[in-house]
Amino acid sequence: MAPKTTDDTPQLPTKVVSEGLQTQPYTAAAGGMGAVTSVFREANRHTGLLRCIKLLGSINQSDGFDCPGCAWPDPPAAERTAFEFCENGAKAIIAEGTRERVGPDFFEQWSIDQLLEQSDHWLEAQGRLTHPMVRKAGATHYTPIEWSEAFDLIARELNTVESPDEAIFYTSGRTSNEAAFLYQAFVRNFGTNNMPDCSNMCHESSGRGLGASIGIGKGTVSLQDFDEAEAIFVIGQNPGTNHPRMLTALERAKERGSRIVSVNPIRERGLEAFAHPQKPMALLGRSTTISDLYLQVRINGDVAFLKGMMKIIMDREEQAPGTILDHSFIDTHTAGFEDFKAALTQVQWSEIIEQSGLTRPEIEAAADIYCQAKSAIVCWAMGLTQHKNGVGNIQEVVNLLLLRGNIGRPGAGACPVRGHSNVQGDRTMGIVERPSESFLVNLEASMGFKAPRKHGVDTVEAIHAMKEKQAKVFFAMGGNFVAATPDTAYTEAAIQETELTVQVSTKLNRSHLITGNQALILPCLGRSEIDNQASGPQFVSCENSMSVVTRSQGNNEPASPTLMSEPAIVAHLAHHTLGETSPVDWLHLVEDYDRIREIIAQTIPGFEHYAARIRDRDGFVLPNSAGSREWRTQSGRAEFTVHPIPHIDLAEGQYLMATVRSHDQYNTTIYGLDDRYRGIFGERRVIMMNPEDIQEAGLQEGQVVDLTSHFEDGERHAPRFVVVQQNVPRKCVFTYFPEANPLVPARSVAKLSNTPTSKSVVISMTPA
Ligand SMILES: Nc1nc2c(c(=O)[nH]1)N[C@H]1C(S)=C(S)[C@@H](COP(=O)(O)OP(=O)(O)OC[C@H]3O[C@@H](n4cnc5c(=O)[nH]c(N)nc54)[C@H](O)[C@@H]3O)O[C@H]1N2
Ligand SMILES: Nc1nc2c(c(=O)[nH]1)N[C@H]1C(S)=C(S)[C@@H](COP(=O)(O)OP(=O)(O)OC[C@H]3O[C@@H](n4cnc5c(=O)[nH]c(N)nc54)[C@H](O)[C@@H]3O)O[C@H]1N2
Ligand SMILES: [Mo]
Repeated sequence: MAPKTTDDTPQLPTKVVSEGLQTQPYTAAAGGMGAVTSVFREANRHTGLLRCIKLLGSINQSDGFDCPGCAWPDPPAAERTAFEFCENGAKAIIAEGTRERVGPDFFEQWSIDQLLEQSDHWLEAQGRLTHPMVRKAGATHYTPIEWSEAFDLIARELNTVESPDEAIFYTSGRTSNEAAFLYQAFVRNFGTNNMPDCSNMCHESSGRGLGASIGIGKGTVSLQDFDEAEAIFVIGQNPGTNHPRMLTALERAKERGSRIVSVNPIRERGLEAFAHPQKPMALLGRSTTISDLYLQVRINGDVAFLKGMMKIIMDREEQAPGTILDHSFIDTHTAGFEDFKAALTQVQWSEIIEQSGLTRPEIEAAADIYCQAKSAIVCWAMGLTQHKNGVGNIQEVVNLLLLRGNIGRPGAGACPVRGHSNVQGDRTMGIVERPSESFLVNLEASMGFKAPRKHGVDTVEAIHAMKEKQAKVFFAMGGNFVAATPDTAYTEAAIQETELTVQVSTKLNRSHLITGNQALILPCLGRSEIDNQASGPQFVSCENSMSVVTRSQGNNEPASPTLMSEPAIVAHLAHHTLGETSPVDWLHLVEDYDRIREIIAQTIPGFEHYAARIRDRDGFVLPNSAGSREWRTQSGRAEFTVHPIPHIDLAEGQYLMATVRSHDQYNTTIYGLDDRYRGIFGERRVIMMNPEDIQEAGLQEGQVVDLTSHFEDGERHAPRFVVVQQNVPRKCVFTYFPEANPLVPARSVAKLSNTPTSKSVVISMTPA
C-alpha cells in the first residue's frame, strides 16, 4: 500500500452551531501548515516572534532544555534536527516564555473572589508569577511575602502538626530528577510517605499492571524498536494532539512498511493522516496515511476487543499448529498459560461483539495484522488506564504480547506513552506513596536519617484525608490539584478543610484560589530558564517514556529575578523545617546539583556515575529487566492473567462518558478554545455525541444540556454543555477535562491502581 497521499479533499464549510461555537470537519492531515500557523499565532500573542524562535531553537537539543510538553523521547543527538519539537511542545514553551507577568500589583488589583469568576483560560493568560505571595487567614487578597518568611510560615505549620502524616506533599510530573529526589528526601526526613502525584490519575494502572505481569512498571521499548516493528497498535491514545512527535516515528515506520492499527472510539485525525510540519513537501500538502485499520471500539470495550483478537489467534494456531504462538517463549518465560487458554475458550463471541462494539471481521483483521508481523509494539495512554478495569486492560495487552513472544526482542514490546515530561523520572526518584523497602534502606544509608515505613496516601486518598480533617498542610510541587482531580465540588471542600496550602507554580491557576485557611504561592523557574546557584549555572535531568535520562539546561533570562528553582525551594524548606535535627546539609547540596546527583548515584540502581554519564549528549538508558527477559514477578516468569469482560449497564437515557483533552490545552492549562482536528471551535463546554443518539434523544446540535452523572453514592451535576456531533459509537459521549471533572465521582476508581475512572462515567442529560 502506498502510504503517501496528497490531500485534495475540499474543505467543508463552517457551521455556526450556537453563539460562540462553530464546527468545521477537519479534512487535511494532522500537522502540516495548520500546525505552523498555530505556533506563530501563539508566539505573536505571548512572546513575540524573535524570542519564540530563540526559545524553540533550544528545545530538546543536547545543550538546551527538555521540552516540558510530553514524555516522548528524542532521537539520538546526531539525528536531531535544528528544531526538535512539535506544535504542542512549542505552545508549552511559548506559554512559559510569555511576556505577561502576575506580580504584587496584580494581586492588589484582583481579589480572590474576583479571580474565581474568571475562566481557567483567562487565569493562565495573565502570565508568569513573579513573587512569593501569601493569603493570610480571612484575607480577601494575596499580599507579597519575603521568601524567608514564607519558609518560616510553612516550617511553623509543619512543626505543629501532631503527626507528620497530617501533611501531604503532591507532585506534578514536570519536576526534574534533582528536585524530585531532594523533595522526597525532605518529606521522608520530615517523617511521612504522603506523596500523591499526578501519576495516580494517569499511568498508575500501567505501572501496577505491568509490575505484576512482567516485573517492572515501565515500558519495554526504545525509539529504535519503532524502526523495526512490523505492526504497531495504538490503543486509547491521541498522539496527534498529546504526543505529536510520536507521529514522526509512526510515519517512519509506515514508510518502512510497518502496519498500524488504531483502536479508539473517536476517529482522531492524527491517527488517520499526518504531514510533518517541518518537511517542505508536507507543507505543500503531501501527507502519510497512518492507520491501516481503524477500530472505533466502544468506550471501555477494549478487554472485549483484545479477548476477541486472542481467541482468533488461538484458532489460527489450532488450524496450523506451531506457526502462530511462540511456544518456546511461552514455555520458558511465562506462567499461567493453561489457565489463560481455558478461560478464553469460555468467552462467547456474542459478548465480545456486544461489549466491544466491533464486528468479527474487524477483530479478525486486527488479529491478522498482529499474526503476520514478526514483531509488534502496543502503545497506549489514558484510553486504557482511566477505567475501573484499567489494570486489567493493561494486563490483557501483556497477554496479547506474550502469545507471540513480543517482549524483550527488537521491534517488539509494551509502550505506555507517558504524559508529563518527567512523570516517569519522578517515580524513579522515589516520589511514591508506597516506596519499596530496598529504596528506603538505600536512602537511609546515603542520607543518614530514618525513613518512615507506613504507606502514605495517593491522590484520591489525599482528598478523603483532607475532607475528614486528617490533614492540616497540603504542599504541591507544581500541578493544579483542584482542577485536575475528580469530583471538583468535593475536592474543593476537602482542600478548604486544611490549615495551610502551598503551591509551587509558574502560572496562576484555580489551585491558588481554592485554598486552606492560609495559602502561599511560591513562584519558580521554568524549564527554559537559567538556574544560577552558588557554584554557577546548573542543569537538571529528566527520564522520558523510554527510560532514557538526559540533561536539561535552561538558557533564557528568568521571568523575574525573585524566582527560585524547585531544588532551591526544597532545600530552603528542609533547612527551615528540620534545622539541626536533620543530618543533611540541604543548603550545601543545592549549591551544586552534582552534589544531589552524587547521592542519587548512591541510592538508586542504574544511576552509577550519574554526574559523569548525564554529560553525554545522548544521556543514558536505565536498565529494564523485562526488556532483557528477566521477570521480577512472584513466579519469576511473565504472568498470563485472566480478567472478566467488564459490563457497564446503561439505563434508558444514559450514556457512557469519557473526558478527553482538546488540541488547545495542556491538562488544566487552557491555551485556547479550539479543538482543530475534531473540528470544534470557540467553545469547550461541549458534549460530543453520535448524530443518531442526538436525534433519538430528541435533541439538536447546538442545544444546551445539563449533565448529571450517576454513581452508587449519588448524582453529580454540571450545567450547560452544547451538544455537538462527532463520529463516535452509539451511547458513547465525550467532554473535555477539566470542565467535566465535577461529574467524575471521587470514589469511582480503578481496582488496584485507585485511578479515577475519568474515561467511564455514566451520565444522563436534560435540556437546559
Ligand atoms: N498537548 C498536550 N500534550 C499532552 C497533554 C495535554 O493535555 N496536551 N497531557 C499529557 C498527559 S499528562 C498525558 S497523561 C497524555 C494523555 O494523552 P492521551 O491519553 O492521548 O489523552 P486523552 O485526551 O486523555 O485521551 C486519550 C484517547 O483515548 C480515547 N479513549 C477514550 N476512552 C477510550 C476507551 O475506552 N478505549 C479506547 N481504546 N480509547 C478511548 C479518546 O478518544 C482519546 O483519543 O498526554 C500528555 N501530553
Ligand atoms: N477528568 C479527567 N481528569 C484528569 C485527566 C483526564 O484525562 N480526565 N487526566 C489526569 C492526568 S493524566 C494527569 S497527569 C493530571 C494532571 O494533573 P496536574 O499535573 O496536577 O495538572 P497540570 O494541569 O499538568 O498542572 C498545571 C500547572 O502546573 C504549573 N507548572 C507548569 N510548569 C511548571 C514547572 O515547571 N514547575 C512547577 N512547579 N509548576 C509548573 C502551572 O502553575 C500550571 O498551572 O490530571 C488528571 N485529571
Ligand atoms: Mo497524565
